[in-house]
Amino acid sequence: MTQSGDALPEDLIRTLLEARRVVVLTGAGVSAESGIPTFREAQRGLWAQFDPMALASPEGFAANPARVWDWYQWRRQLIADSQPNPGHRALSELAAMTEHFCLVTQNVDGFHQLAGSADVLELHGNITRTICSRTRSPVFDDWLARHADRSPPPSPHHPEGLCRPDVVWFGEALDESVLSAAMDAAAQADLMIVAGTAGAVYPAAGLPALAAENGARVLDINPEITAISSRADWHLTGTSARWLPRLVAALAAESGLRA
Ligand code: BV8
Repeated sequence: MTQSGDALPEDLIRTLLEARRVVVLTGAGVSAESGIPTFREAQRGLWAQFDPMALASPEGFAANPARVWDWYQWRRQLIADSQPNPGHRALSELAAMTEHFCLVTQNVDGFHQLAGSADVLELHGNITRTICSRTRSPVFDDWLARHADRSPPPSPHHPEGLCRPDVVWFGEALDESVLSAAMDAAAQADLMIVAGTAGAVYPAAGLPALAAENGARVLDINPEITAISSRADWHLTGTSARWLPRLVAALAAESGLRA
């Protein structure tokens, strides 16, 4: 059912109150109110001419390492100049009100951690970390500062290596331990909350169906209808910064706690 007024469905609040295992899957939409363009939204300025899917790929990096590195440096600066929004903070509060809580994100901006969430499962890595393109060993800021004139900087770990962001590109495998932890959490969930994702990128987009197949109810929060919302038990039309704080406030009121 799609809700777009201000009130939350009674049965949703009751489900949230009774849920012992809550799993949340977030996508680029939860960082939209922090001013970070979503992945599919038209890129801005210089980057408007490029398809993010092509840039976020090993082929794109091999074809033009400087362009891909500069794109990530541009996104890193956007993130450094921004901050988490009420949607991120609400999820941090929700974790403290839930017996078993697991936050899974497709985002690479680290905003959930900055907002106070712990043990975040970052399916697609983290843009603030840098690795060697050949060995995948970590590269630290002092090296990057010493080679800031190079785009991308050479790797300190391999003569033919280059610095690249520690994110999962299209066509690259996700970290097995992170993905299996996310799948285990989804399969054991009573309630899965999906917020800010078009549900188009796999295997992440398969998690809500996995939760539902194992008995979970699914809530989707998105201004638009997606493949996930059409199969969800509830769809709250609107932004995550609007609905997630309302959800937490309603749960706190119902359970007599203050978040
Ligand atoms: C892999 C890091 C295998 C980089 C990203 C089936 C199974 C497995 C794989 C596939 C499969 N089918 C196809 C594939 C291949 C591919 C894939 O899924 N392709 C798609 C396009 C069909 N998957 C892969 O390649 C994955 N790898 O499966 O490897 C393998 C195994 C062994 C060995 C080798 C290989 C890897 C995928 C990871 C790609 N990396 N990010 C970077 O960020 O630069 S994904 C990238 O897209 C971002 O992480 C982003 O989060 C993600 C998903 O997009 P969304 O989060 O949904 O964002 P989007 O912009 O699309 O939508 C935003 C939504 O928010 C919208 O709905 C909007 O309405 C909403 N919104 C807007 N404002 C708000 C809002 N919502 C709430 N509030 C708001 N204010």
